[in-house]
Amino acid sequence: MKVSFFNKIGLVLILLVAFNSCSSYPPTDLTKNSIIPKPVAVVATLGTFELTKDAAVYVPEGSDELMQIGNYLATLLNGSTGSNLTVQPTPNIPLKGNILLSLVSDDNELGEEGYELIIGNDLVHISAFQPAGLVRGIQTLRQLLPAGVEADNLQESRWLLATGAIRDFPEYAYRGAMLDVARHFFGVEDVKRYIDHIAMYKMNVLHLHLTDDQGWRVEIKSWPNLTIHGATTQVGGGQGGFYTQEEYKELVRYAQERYITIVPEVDMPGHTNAALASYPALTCDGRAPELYTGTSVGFSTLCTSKEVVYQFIDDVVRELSEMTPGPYFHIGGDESHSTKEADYIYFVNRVQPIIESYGKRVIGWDEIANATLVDNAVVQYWAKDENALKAVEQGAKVIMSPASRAYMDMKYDSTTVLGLSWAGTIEVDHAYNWDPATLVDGIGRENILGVEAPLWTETVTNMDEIEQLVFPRIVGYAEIGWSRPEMRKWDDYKVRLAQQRERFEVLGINYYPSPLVPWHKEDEKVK
Ligand code: TNX
Repeated sequence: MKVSFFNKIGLVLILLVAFNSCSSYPPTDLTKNSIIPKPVAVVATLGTFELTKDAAVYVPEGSDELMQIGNYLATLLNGSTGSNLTVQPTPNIPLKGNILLSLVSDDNELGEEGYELIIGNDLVHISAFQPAGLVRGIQTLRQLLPAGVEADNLQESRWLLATGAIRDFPEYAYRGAMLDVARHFFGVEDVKRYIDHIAMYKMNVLHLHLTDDQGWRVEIKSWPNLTIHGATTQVGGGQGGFYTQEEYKELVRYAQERYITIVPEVDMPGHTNAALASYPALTCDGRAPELYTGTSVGFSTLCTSKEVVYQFIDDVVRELSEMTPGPYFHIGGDESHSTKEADYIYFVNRVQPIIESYGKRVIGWDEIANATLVDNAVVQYWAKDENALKAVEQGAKVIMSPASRAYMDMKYDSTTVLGLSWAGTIEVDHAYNWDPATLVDGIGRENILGVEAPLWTETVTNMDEIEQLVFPRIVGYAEIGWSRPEMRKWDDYKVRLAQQRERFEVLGINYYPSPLVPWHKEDEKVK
């Protein structure tokens, strides 16, 4: 497969030695671009393509889905380039200066999300086996253009690309980020911005931690008090908030447009104070606790012996599943310290079939592996090797979110103001330098569905603070999920990461300027 790829673009490798300045103008060496996540294969053909104002995006006739992807690309490019790219359905290969998106029917190796990006002197062509691959390829194209492309107003620039070809597909199928909207609530616009951030680095899952002791954040029509009462505060006593069902559907739609799956989490049987405060019938003594605005964990539990609890869960799972096209439903299951172990196991064993009855695949934090897992259950490793191993013994797949590596709410170092440090501090290199497939003895690549980086928000109150903890670590998690381990080297990565700086700045991303990353270009340092 690779041989035909190299043949197809007719490479002239020997010439590469002569052309190796990354700041050369016009750009001619595609291999000198800093793409994150690092692609599988990049070949240069040493020419230059120019995207002009007259360009158009072409897609094959007859596919609304490809038209929509074309529009996504056009919207990304139009504001900054001053182009008025339109999307044209066509049966023919377009003429000079344009972009073509198309699907290939005979390249299974590309899978769900792989793509080929061929930049010729006359045409940029992204092809993929499935539509999601085109959207991933578009992210690569974005990164090849000058950082100004990220602006939403007109930039004075020529939009030049080095010619060549990239062939690329991910290491893991599940590459996610989690956002805790329960400890502090974040509105629709913030979540959309977060979705755009993860899309840029080819992540494909947004896990929303929708409920916890401090708040219930999504409208459930059959249990209205969950939000009428349970959403009215948050950590520190602010006003909280929640998504109406219309808003939740809008988030799902926005994510879907970027081929990102939303995974809703309703944490249970612990982490349920907001639900218990809203419906005292869910507690064993029938008394409603006060709403909670602190940051302790492990004090609340649904009453696992009451039938009404399972009716409640059935209703919640039904309403949320109806609005969630993705295959997963996350039942939490972590830190249920006030549920007796036998009750916990009984509870998890009863809840899993409810999830399945609404056509969803169960995900839970690693503690759920102490119960009897249903077929196809997925266990999210965060703390205990022993739990993850129990999951694997039961044939479950694992999502790797080791707290000491992948928790974006951990401080970078002892001077970081935001965040916690119970799992240690996580500098940008520590966040990057690990391999999901060798982290836990007995859990290999074949057991792993993918990687997810959670952001818990006990200490985080607004988007600037989210970005301070998330950037730049999330960029590394995206690469861990996408790129093969043997292609990932910190010394190479840190240079590519530094080159994202301009993009962060154009996008107004409040990133942490880690001293371990050479953010400044050599010539800037001299000044
Ligand atoms: C542990 S990780 C939790 C969360 C906290 C987080 C803070 C997990 C499954 N549970 O409830 O927010 O630590 O880092």
